[in-house]
Amino acid sequence: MKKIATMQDISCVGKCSLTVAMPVISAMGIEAAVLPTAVLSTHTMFSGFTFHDLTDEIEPIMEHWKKENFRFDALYTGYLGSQRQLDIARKLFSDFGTDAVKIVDPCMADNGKLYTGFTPAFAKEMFRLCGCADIICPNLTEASFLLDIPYVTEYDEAYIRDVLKQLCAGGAKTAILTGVSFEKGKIGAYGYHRDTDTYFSYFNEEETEHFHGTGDIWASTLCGAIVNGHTCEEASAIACDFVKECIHVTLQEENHNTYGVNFEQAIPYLLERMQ
Ligand code: PXL
Repeated sequence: MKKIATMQDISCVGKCSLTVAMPVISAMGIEAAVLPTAVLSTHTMFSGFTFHDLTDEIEPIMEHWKKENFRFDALYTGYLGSQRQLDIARKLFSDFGTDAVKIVDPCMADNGKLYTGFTPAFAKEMFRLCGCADIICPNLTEASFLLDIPYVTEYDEAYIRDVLKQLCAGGAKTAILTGVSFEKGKIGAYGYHRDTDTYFSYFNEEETEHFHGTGDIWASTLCGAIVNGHTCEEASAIACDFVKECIHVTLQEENHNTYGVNFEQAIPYLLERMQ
């Protein structure tokens, strides 16, 4: 059975990070091993959230895993909250990364702004972690902070291609930008492979609302699809389609959740889409 180890927080309510990564990866028929970085009462878009740091636990867990000779098909990092956690993620990659695909989703920003608690200095360090990855999947806001370039909402294909090249210049083999839109009503992902100097993209009709946590669903789906043998191009398209379906089923529910999508109800679609 394939296995993914994922390092990110547990937001007890919020449908993001581990509470989406575990069920999505499991639903795809892959074992999800976890390195929980912190426990929060909710994700940080709520006010008054509690926070308990688990950084001290992670290295002992990894040491035990080494003794047990555990091997993983992919290592996937999501929301990380400190310099020390970035250092530990790099250690995870060096200790367990020999035959594993290393995927970094540099969760830290959206809509032109860093999430609560992050700084431009942290973004610089996150870019170093990105340099150790096979695949990185920032949104456009995260890319602007990683590269320390202005965040723009109007851009063309040449701009996206240039940003992707700059992202891969940091060391990542493949960069995929999410939330790319060249025309109103269409949204998708645009990727670049450094080794072959080739690009790929996939677009869908845009749903009428955006939700928190969809980036984590997108990245978890990408990891699962890659571990299940899909190419980056296919995995990126599957992830885009699944996120669209998650939003679609959410909007069909009257008085639906506003803090996250009904991804659970879209899992049958994901399994069919993967066939
Ligand atoms: O979805 C990314 C994410 C993960 N974990 C926590 C968050 C966020 C985004 O805000 O706050 C704790």
